Amino acid sequence: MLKIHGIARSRAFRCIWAAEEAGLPYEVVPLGFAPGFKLERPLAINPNNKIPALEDGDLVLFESLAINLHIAAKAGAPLMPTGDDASRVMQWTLWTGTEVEAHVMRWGYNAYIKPEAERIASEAAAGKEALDLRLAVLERELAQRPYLVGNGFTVADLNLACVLYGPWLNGYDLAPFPKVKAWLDTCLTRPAALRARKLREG
Ligand SMILES: N[C@@H](CCC(=O)N[C@@H](CS)C(=O)NCC(=O)O)C(=O)O
Repeated sequence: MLKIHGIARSRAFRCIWAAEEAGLPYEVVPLGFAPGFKLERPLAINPNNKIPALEDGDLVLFESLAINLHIAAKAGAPLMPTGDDASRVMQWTLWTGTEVEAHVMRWGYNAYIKPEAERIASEAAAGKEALDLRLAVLERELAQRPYLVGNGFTVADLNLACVLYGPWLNGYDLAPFPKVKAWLDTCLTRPAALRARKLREG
């Protein structure tokens, strides 16, 4: 049984979606936030003291996107393809973590997450400007194929879509990127995504 430490209203959402997509049994060990986005109690199994963390038998992992790669590898194809497509999954997952997420967070904190009085409009604009450049790359890729890797949904789509879920749900202007918008609509309304979203959105 996978044990996902965290709550659905955190990056643990990503791992819950992955477990749902993989069809593997899992439990959520609830750990949420105290005021100021700090954890309500320490999480000793993660040396970074952050959520999520995963326990799978003797294996303990941190980093939500790495946890998702592990979950997908347990499920195998089609969620985690083999051969060169496995390398393409790694490429897109690293692109998500290194090229996309920081800009999503910069926009998100200053557009809808922080209390209104603490938001800085110029920070939201800078995050959006950087994110738009990445969305333009994605738009061109999705003009060539329906999903990031091959013709079907893989954990590469899950990992990128779960990072773009906040903007998608919270009014980010996706009009200049219609293929990205359609792909996100498809990914985020898959039955497994809807089950995970229900835990988060209520
Ligand atoms: N790169 C990490 C980021 C983890 C992270 O920042 N988690 C947040 C919640 S979504 C957290 O635990 N914040 C509490 C803190 O920083 O004290 C991952 O993707 O797992």
